[in-house]
Amino acid sequence: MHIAQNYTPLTEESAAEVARSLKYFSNNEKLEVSEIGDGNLNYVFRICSSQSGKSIIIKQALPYAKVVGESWPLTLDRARIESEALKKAGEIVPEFVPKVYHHDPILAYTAMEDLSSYVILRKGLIEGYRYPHLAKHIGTYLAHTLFYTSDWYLHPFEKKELVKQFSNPELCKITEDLVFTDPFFDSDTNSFPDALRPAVEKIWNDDDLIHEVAQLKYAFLTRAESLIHGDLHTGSIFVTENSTKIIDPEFAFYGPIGFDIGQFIANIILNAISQEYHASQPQAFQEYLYQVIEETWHVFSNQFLQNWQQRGTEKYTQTVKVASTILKQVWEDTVGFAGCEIIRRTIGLALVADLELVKPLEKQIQLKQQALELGALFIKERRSITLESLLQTLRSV
Ligand code: SR1
Ligand code: MG
Repeated sequence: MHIAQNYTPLTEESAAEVARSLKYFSNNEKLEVSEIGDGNLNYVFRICSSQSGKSIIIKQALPYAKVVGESWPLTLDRARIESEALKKAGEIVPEFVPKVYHHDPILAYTAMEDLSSYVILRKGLIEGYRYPHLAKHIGTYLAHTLFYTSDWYLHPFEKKELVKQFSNPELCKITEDLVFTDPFFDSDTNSFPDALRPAVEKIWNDDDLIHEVAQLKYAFLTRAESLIHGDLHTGSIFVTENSTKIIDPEFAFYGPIGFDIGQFIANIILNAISQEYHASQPQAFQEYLYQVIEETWHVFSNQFLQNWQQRGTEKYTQTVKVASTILKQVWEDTVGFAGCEIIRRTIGLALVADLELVKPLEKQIQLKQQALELGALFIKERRSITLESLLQTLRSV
């Protein structure tokens, strides 16, 4: 493993020194530091001063995947990718991303806006909170980031420079393995209760399904359409009642437009499935979540089309029929990628609290079976599934 010379993991003390060196706090201010990272890969230090009320986040990449340990080395370059993706999104949709103050390529940390007044969307949804602007915000974020980094808007030279800048092979490989390969075979990274094995083996033995997943993986490997977030699950979204911030784009690269939308929808569906356990009135909360899916797609597709018509620079944006063909393909990809994400979050390496918290185990298994069936259906039938039929299927589960 190659680690940059002078790289060292930060401690609470050195993180405070870093924050001081950025001149964010005055020299004599007493700082409180806590490591609050609960993700799979990085350290996240929150540094605050009760004196000035100011606070800052220092996020540092570790040279390995925290979720597994030092046996899984991982490039520090992901910290650069993340800070540059946040800055790029900040140029396009500043209202939906944290501000970046500084990036250090040697220590692989980024200093950014503290969003401690926000909660992680996954947690908020599990606890039954509704976010009235969520769909509008996510749909707008997706439409703008995905359109303004695409060939429909950028000069081809600029676009190809960005493809180079955001070349992210190691993090892509994680997704290629954990989303598109391992869950569909008997791999060591998979994790599921014994009682779920018959449902899992049904997936592994479904040749038609495997054939379709191969095509989705190939799309992810080859289709450099837009600068995508690359890991847009509900743990990468911070919310308050009125505001939404998309964080953690360390998996960003040029990929298929439908991937981000599919991951978001998949994680909303996983939460909806789990509400049969979490909610006191499951149907009402599930209906709210289905409306989030419907509105997100409507906002995304309408705004993407408006950008196309008003800001498109590529010659073929003058042909509206092309836009509807592209959006049809994006929808089909969205459904297929959502299916892969649902399956990998149910039996793969990075499981989700929504389902893992369900008790007793028999109930959890029943809900996981539902998730696996839905995921397989989405993958195999994505060419004929419409938004309406997808919602109808969800409502009938
Ligand atoms: C080893 S990383 C596991 C998962 O965590 C990240 O958030 C990505 O979703 C990745 O697949
Ligand atoms: Mg993450």
